Amino acid sequence: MRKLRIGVIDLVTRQPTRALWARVMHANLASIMPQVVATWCEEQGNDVTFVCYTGFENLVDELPNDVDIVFIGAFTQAAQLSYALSNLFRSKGAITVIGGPHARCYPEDAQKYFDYVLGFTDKETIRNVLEDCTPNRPIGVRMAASQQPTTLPGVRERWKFIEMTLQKAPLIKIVPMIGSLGCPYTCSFCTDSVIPYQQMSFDVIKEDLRFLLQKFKRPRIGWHDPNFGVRFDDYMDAIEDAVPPGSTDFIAESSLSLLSEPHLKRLNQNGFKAILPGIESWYDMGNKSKTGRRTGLEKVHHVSDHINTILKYIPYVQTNFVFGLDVDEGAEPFELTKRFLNMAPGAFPAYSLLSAFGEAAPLNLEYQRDNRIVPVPFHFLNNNHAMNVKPKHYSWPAFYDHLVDVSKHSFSWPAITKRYKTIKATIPRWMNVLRAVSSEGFGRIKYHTSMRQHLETDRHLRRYFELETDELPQFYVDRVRQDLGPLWEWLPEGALHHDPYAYLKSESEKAQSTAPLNLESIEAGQKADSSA
Ligand code: B12
Ligand code: SF4
Repeated sequence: MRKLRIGVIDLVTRQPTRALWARVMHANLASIMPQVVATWCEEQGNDVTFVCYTGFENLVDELPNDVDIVFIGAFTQAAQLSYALSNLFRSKGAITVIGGPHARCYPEDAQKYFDYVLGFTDKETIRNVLEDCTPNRPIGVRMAASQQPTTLPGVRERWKFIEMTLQKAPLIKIVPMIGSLGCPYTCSFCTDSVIPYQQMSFDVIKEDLRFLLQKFKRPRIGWHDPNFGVRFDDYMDAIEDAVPPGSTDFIAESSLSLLSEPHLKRLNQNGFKAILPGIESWYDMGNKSKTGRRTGLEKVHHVSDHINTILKYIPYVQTNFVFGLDVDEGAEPFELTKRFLNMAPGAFPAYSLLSAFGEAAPLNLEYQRDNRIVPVPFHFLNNNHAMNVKPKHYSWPAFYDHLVDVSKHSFSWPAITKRYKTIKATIPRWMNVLRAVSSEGFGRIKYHTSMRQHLETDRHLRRYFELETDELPQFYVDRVRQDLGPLWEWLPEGALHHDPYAYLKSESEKAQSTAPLNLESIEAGQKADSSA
């Protein structure tokens, strides 16, 4: 195979920025897979230029002009940016490849703008792309491994790319690690609800932890495991075996069901400083929060007690919620969230708007079948800037009224002060303040309030959200143009639009060609329901 000049781009964000939060944190939100792809490409003897785009770089200048092939890792919010980039690189003669959440969720759309669209990606997949490396236009080729990779290069192998990324993080440097893929739980809205849980090598983890102690006085590690600590004792044994207790700080996303008091003690001893459990809903997802059939106020009491216990051991707790689920009705879910915050004032609340990311989760078929998908441009699909499922039990203005109200309550000065006073550790308490006064707190209140007003005053926007027209509101076009800046010129014609029913159509086609396969079995998922 000839030696190739390869570009690998990790799109952490979708637009240029100068915000303080972005300066401090964006490089810490980098993905693992682009680093993995860069490592595999180098291993195969190619020249690799790696760029993690945090919003401060000039993307076009950072890559050499004469790359043969460019890999882009993109979340859906960066889809339009990635399409414009792909067009630009193709104009210079390069082959383009997209992988990551967007490629997994909207493969048919991505095929229109990339030569290769990758699903599950292992070393073999990358080798196949590099061997093939031909233009596939107008429709790109889809490639995927049959399952998630069983091993990935660890920190030591990815170090070159980690180091150059973390040079962009001025204050806090968080190294991304992963030890497991998939999840035993079956939260219907989640992309991992149908991906079997799989633990990766503890030997690699141990080696990486030791390696990082040579690189940092006190390493900070962000675990990217979708649900950290499913094999809790084995994980803790590995950490305890590798590094002295408390020598390394850890951050992880973990379900409440895994955070019992004995587990919390052990996490505390091992330096876990931040934990991000998903509460999601006061009426659903009882398994993962270990609240069983308890719902409503009863669940609020139970969960707030649990969160306060967690806060005794872990200084930073972010609780994740999803608003707009079909189980929600009236003011109650929002009022209960406010009650929860009063009862667990130290938790930082993160609110997601129900988002059906293409074929991310089987539940999306249901929304598509019920014609409830608003074709909001990808650029706004990041759980915060738009909800693309018409709510079952709310009018749009009523939904936004509740959302603005709960956001104002959560990021009011009394709530910020109470959160600050409840947390004693310096970095976590100030981190909470910074997040509240920046784009996540105040910024979100401003954005949701303006959306609420637009829904009232902009008739076209309202009709669009009511699914009465699919003509894109000017508001969205202007915003994408502004965010893409000079790259707007490279956005291919039609690339602001997508087929919101592509998943349903492709499943129906599959069902027809492989009858008697039935959609119910797809929706039920391939895993047995786990109620651990
Ligand atoms: C860990 C995680 C994070 C971490 C790390 C993010 C990161 N940069 O990787 C943090 C907390 C920072 C985060 C932030 C966000 N996240 Co997040 N996150 C996850 C989570 C829990 C696990 C993803 C993961 O790393 N899996 C392990 C990897 C190895 O597996 P994988 O993702 O399946 O990837 C496979 C393939 O897609 C492919 N691949 C992946 N990347 C690439 C790149 C290239 C170049 C190639 C070739 C292949 C390839 O190879 C992998 C192996 O087969 C998922 C939910 C889930 N359960 O999967 C959400 C998820 C990915 N996040 C999501 C979202 C929306 C966000 C945010 C936009 C939220 C927000 N508003 O801030 C931000 C965006 C951050 C960013 N960098 O752009 C959505 C994405 C949906 C979408 N289509 O865009 C998901 C799916 C959750 C959901 N809501 O359903 N997230
Ligand atoms: S526990 Fe988390 S990762 Fe697992 S299925 Fe539920 S939302 Fe997804």
